[in-house]
Amino acid sequence: MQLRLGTRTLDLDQPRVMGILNVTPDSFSDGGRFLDRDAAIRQAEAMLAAGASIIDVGGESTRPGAVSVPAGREADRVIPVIEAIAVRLDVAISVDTSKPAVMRAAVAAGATLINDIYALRQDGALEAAAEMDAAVCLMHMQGTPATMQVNPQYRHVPGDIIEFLQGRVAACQQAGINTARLLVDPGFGFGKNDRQNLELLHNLRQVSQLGVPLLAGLSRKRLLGSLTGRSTDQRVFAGVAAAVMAVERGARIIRTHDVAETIDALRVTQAVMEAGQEHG
Ligand code: 9MG
Repeated sequence: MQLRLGTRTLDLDQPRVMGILNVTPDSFSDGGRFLDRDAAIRQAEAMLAAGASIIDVGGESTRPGAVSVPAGREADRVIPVIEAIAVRLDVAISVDTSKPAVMRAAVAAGATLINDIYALRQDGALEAAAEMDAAVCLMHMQGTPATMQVNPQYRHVPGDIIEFLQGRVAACQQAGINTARLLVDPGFGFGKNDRQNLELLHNLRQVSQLGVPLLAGLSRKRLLGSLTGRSTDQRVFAGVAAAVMAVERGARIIRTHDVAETIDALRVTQAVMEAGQEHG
């Protein structure tokens, strides 16, 4: 299995890690830490050295309750960082955005993956992605970040999420986006309560069978706090456990703040999974 990102190809026969780089004042776990461009570059270097295959640069918080910022402000945060990483580091760069103007500027600056929590549903986003050769991560979200945790309801988890993702993959294909450029993501914590997130993780294998690689992000999320009673920066072990279970159930890319720890755990996971394939 492979992902095409512009002129790059990412081999997904082994699980990969996407390191999170939030250049926001208010993200739930690392808000404000990497607003300074040099601090952001140092963090990208550290994540690459730890083994990240992709650096995901975000300029707008998507935590529950967050309100959207104007495209210009978001671009002012992410573009200088993307440009600096692109000239310094040999790593795929993803832009975490839903806004067509930011997508275009980010790809011009060197991003080769668009990570869109709205799955290209905002006005003009599908058309913008179709114009470019960047890969796209289509994420499921019920509602918007401002309201998504107010009583989320499903007929069936994971059935409703699978149906949504199938629809977005079809919309991309109709718009001319090559399937080899697509990733899907069930969006843990995006319009899902703890019980729904657990049900989703338990049944993730079904979501991984859509014919496009699956990305999963549970790093430091509220579910892990509910299960362990720990604050955001104390959820590393819980996040690693969730990443291992996601990969065992078919995820090929894990989005995380904790790159080194996740990579160690996924090496073990992959080795055990391969041993199972070798011996029947
Ligand atoms: C931006 N962002 C925050 N959480 C995320 C997740 O779980 N997946 C993706 N693709 N993006 C996320």
